[in-house]
Amino acid sequence: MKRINYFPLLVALMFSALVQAQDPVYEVNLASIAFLSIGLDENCQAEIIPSMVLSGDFDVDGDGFSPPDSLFTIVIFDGDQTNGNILDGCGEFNYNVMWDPSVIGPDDLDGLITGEDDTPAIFVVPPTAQTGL
Ligand SMILES: [Ca+2]
Ligand SMILES: [Ca+2]
Repeated sequence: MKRINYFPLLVALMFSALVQAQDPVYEVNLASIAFLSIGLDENCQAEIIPSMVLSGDFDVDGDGFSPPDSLFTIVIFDGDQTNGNILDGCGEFNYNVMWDPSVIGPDDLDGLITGEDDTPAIFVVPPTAQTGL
């Protein structure tokens, strides 16, 4: 009776599992965009995501993994700071971007963001008085 040697298969499976178990590396080299203008929606708000306020390399180590937006925290110092990355209202506001400790890079970054009303102006023309003919 011939015995089957499963050892090479076992080693291959263990190596495969080891490779798959590696966590992606999130090494970044980013800078904040110092001055940024954003058009607001009809509610005078805009959602700000990391790629809007940060520039640079999101994958310095080149492993193909960039940190997801969920690892970044954006705070806009506008009238309502409780909603984090939502820009509320027209005007200039400072913002700060922080990230999870799993992201390797510079310390937190900040800049200035300007909310602008991009909705077209609505001109209301009062009805003219009808003149008798
Ligand atoms: Ca990476
Ligand atoms: Ca806000």
